[in-house]
Amino acid sequence: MEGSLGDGAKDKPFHTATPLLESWALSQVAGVKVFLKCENVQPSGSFKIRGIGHLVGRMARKGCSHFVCSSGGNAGISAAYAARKLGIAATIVLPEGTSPQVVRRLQGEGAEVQLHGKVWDEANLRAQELAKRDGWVNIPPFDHPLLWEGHGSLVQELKAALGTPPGAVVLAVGGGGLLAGVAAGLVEVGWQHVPIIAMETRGAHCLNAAIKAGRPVTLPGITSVAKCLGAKTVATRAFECTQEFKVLSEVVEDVEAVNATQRFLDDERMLVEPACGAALAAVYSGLLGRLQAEGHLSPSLSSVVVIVCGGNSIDSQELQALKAMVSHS
Ligand code: PLV
Repeated sequence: MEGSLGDGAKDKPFHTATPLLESWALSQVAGVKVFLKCENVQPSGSFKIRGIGHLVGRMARKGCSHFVCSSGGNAGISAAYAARKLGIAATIVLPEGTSPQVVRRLQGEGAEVQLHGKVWDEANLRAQELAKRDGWVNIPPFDHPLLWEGHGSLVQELKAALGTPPGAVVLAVGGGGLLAGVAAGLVEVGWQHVPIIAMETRGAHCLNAAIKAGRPVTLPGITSVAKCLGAKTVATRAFECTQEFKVLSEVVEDVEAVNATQRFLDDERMLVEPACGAALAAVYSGLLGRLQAEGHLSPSLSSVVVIVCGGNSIDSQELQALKAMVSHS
């Protein structure tokens, strides 16, 4: 198998270096300079392609005939995109409630789509079964060292763009792959002292629950509308990061994540998933100011970077539906 892939496909990363934009609107709200790391413009619509592309590329070089990836949506789209570029088949297993636009996109990438179970954890069990087939390789959406290594490229771009470390990095946590990757990237560039504000929605708050319990625990279910944050148990490595780095774990309500999504659309004309709205809510819900007032963050931050993780499971109709859903809850 080694050598059967074209040179370009072998060496070229699947992700693009994304813009880092200073946001006038969010800076006004936060009272500190806010930079947006625009992962929403990745070819797969989210940051996931960084780590997944890295892992898929490595596995392809080792030789495999078929990828299988369980996903809340975005990891699957990244895996299908990378697999198509390599000319390798892919099966993506998603929970039953997955939006039709995500399924269409996956089929458009040439992937086989299987809907299985109510939440990602159940889809993941199915994917692990499929991965036992001869030549099939499992691509986990957040729990693999090569994913974290791949996500780390985001921090290298921050270093190149900013030069000096920001006062904090804000990111969303699902299973904790982005957190583990950003932490690894911070070490690589010598910025390991930078506080990470780890945002979750209530009902998908497996990291926050782990911190409270002192070990990874399994949530009874996923009740948040931010389905892409819906892993019931956080990756052990992400939990360890909370002990090794300055991680401030914060939980917002669904309504805050959805309102942040709407305000971001109006402020920046970019539409993202509520999973990403959870990170944006750190600004829009006044959380940064509270963390400063409580002494968890410096009162004189040079800047804050918000990782706009993106997401494909959203359009104007879905945003309206989400707003109606959270206003009745
Ligand atoms: N979504 C995963 C896991 O879902 C997936 O399969 O796509 N922001 C967006 C837009 C995401 O899609 C995800 C993860 C996250 C944030 C959280 O990233 P993580 O899982 O690395 O913490 C169940």
